[in-house]
Amino acid sequence: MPHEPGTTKFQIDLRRHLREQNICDNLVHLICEIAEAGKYVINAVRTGDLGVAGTSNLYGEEQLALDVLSDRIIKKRLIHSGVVCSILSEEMDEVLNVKPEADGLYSVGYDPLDGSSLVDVNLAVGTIVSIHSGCTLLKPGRSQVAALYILYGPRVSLVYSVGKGVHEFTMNHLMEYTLTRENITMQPAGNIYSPGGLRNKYCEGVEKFVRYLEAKGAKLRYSGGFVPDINQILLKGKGIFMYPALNGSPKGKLRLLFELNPMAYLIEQAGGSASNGSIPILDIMPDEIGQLEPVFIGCKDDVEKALEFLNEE
Ligand code: AHM
Ligand code: MG
Repeated sequence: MPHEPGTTKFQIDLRRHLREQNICDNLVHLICEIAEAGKYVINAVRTGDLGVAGTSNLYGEEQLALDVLSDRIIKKRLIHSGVVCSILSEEMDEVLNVKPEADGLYSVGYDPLDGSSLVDVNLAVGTIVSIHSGCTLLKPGRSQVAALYILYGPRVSLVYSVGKGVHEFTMNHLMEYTLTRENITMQPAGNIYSPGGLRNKYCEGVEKFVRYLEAKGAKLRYSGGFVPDINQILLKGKGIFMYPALNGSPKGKLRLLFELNPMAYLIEQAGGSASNGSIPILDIMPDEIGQLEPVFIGCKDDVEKALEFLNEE
C-alpha cells in the first residue's frame, strides 16, 4: 500500500516496507542482511586503511584494502544469511557456491565498493547488488528478482526495487534505514548528462550525441562514481549516464553482472531505460562472469536519442 508523503515522519523502516511488498520472507531477510552489511562498509569507508591490498582482481585492477574489506563484510553476511546459494562479486575470480540448490534460495552478484579509488579524495562511493532467485548468476538481468544500491555520501541511502517500484531509504542517527522517497519515477527526457570514459576515445556517433547535449544546454554532472552519478539522475528523475565503447576498449568499462544489470533494473522500474547501444542491458545473455558492456542509461527519450546518433554512424 503506498504511503502518504506525510507518513514518512513516522519512520517507515526498510523491513516493514519490504514486508508490505508481499515477497517471500527469505528475500526480505536477504535485503535486510545486505543493508546491515552496509553499516559496516560505511564504517570501513569512514575510518579504514586507504592503502592498497597488494592483490589484483579478475580485471587486473589493483585492489585497495577497502575493496577487500568491503567484499569480506558483505560475503560473510551473505553466507550466514542462510538464504543464499551462490555469490559473485567484482573482487572474486569465480562464483562461490555456498549451499546446494534448494527452493527459496537466491544468488547474489555485487560490487562491494564501487568507485573505491575516490575514497581518498573524499568523494561518494557505493555498493551495488543484483539478486536472482535460484543458484545461477549467468542469466539476463531481466530475470533479477531484486536490485539495490547503497550510496555512501554525506548521507547513507539505500535504493531498492523488487519489481514493484523504486524506493529510497536514508540512514538516520540510529543507523536505521527509513523511507524517504517512494515510487521514484523518471521524466521522459532531462537536461543532465554524465559521460564516462575519455572523450577523445569516443566513436563519432557518441561524440555527435555529446555535441547535441551541449547544444541543447544539458548540464554536465559526472563525479566518476557510478552510484552517485546514477543516484542523481534517478532521484532528480532526469538525465542520461553513459560509459560507451572507447577506442581500444570496445566494451567500455562497466561490468554487466554486478554494475549494469542492477542499475538497469532500477532505472527501468522508475520508467527509464538502459541499452548497450544495440539491445536493452537487461536482455543481454551473459557469456562470462566478468563481461563488460557499453551503457547508455537514464531517461527513455534521451537513451533513444543516443541510439539514433549511434545508428546514424
Ligand atoms: P570500480 O568498480 O573499479 O570502482 O570502477 C567503476 C567506476 C564507476 O564507478 C565509474 O563510473 C567508472 O569506474 C569511472 O571510471 P574511469 O574514471 O576509469 O573512467
Ligand atoms: Mg565497480
